Amino acid sequence: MGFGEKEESLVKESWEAMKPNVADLSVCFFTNILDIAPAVKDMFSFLRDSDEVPQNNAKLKAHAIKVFKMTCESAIQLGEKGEVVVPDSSLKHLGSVHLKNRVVSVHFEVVKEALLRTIKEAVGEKWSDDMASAWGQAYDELAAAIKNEMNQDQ
Ligand code: HEM
Ligand code: ISQ
Repeated sequence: MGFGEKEESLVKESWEAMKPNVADLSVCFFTNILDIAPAVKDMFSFLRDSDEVPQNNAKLKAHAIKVFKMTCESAIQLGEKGEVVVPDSSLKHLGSVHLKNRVVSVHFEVVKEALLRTIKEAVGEKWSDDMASAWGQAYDELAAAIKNEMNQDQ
């Protein structure tokens, strides 16, 4: 299934529903990442010194919100333009941050799975295969754009 207006509106609708709760969801998102791949914890500067995912870590929250928002915006761009458009400099920046932190391909699958789980838990009854597929596609496009930058830096 391609990415069109329906997919865009599914992502937008679920993002609007999650927005008021995004602080808690960021903790949930991170907990899901660590459930799937515990070793990933040490990659994040704001988690290195703690034993569990901190409930009140401002940095973690700010980051998680960014990731959610970027995926959502990427979905909107995909719906409108048929491609991911992130300002060039910020994609370059993301490429270098992730390269520097030794993020590799499998990690992108971990974060994808964790993101989808988090949204599923957040939207409850609204969750559907179509919604999973819409967020999954938006994420994949964004991940591909970041990976592309990472490869160019090498
Ligand atoms: C940092 C987004 C995938 C690990 C960041 C930042 C953003 C971001 C916005 C903050 C950059 C800055 O400091 O200016 C994304 C998006 C992803 C993605 C949109 C996928 C589409 C991943 C994956 C991993 C990862 C797969 C590996 C598990 C990290 C780490 C940092 C980071 C370790 C640095 C955190 C720190 O400051 O210590 N990411 N990311 N990211 N990301 Fe990601
Ligand atoms: C950075 N990159 C990917 C996923 C993230 C989740 C929470 C906080 C920061 C992140």
